[in-house]
Amino acid sequence: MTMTMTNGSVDANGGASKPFKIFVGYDPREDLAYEVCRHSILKRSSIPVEIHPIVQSELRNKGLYWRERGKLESTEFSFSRFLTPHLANFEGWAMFVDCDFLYLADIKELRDLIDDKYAIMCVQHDYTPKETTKMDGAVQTVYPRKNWSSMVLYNCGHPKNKVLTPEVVNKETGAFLHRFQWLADEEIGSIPFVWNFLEGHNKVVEGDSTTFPKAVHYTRGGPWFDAWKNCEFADLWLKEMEEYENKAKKVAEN
Ligand SMILES: [Mn+2]
Repeated sequence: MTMTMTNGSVDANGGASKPFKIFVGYDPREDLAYEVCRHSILKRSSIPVEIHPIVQSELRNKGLYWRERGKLESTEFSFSRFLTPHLANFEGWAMFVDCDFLYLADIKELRDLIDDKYAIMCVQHDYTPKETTKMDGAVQTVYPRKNWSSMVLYNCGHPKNKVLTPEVVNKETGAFLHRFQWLADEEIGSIPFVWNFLEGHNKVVEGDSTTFPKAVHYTRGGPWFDAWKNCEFADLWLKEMEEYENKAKKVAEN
């Protein structure tokens, strides 16, 4: 696993600017996904970025994370992701993203969408099923704001986000955190869905380039798992993986 990495470029206005902080959820079972996600961001970024993995064992060692793992937590960063504003010293804007993303566009385009009037910004997927009961009559489980927390731009200096102390992140419920219950609805800005394009759910509309993913989210599992080797956009991820591995090999040889 590679730690913090900064690419030292210069902003479009010609002046050196503070790097954009990106925190990527890290899970030891998905190390390769993390590396490929990171590579895909760095390769396309025209602005300085700083990529930090959110590693649960490190947070435990630092005394920032102590909650017991619940049975419903599918990754090691299910809750630790909400430490993003704290990890950014409650200053400026920072992004959190799951490791199962593949970036296909310049992160500057996403950063340019930032609007200081919001406390956070994210893709506001609408998962509400049309039927309230399934075909067999069982009640359909509705998860409000499902997947919203998988990629979030945090206005870390916003007063409302001061709530997200380690104490709160370690004790609050999944519903409180994942549904952003510390915020009012109008404090949550909206980002086009192509920045959190859910593989298997969102679709590209033929002939409409605005529907092509800028970031694919392999939310069901990606090609780094055998079962998902043939999922949609698997070819793009595998190509990126090869590039990352060739680059890593060269670094090791030098
Ligand atoms: Mn995910």
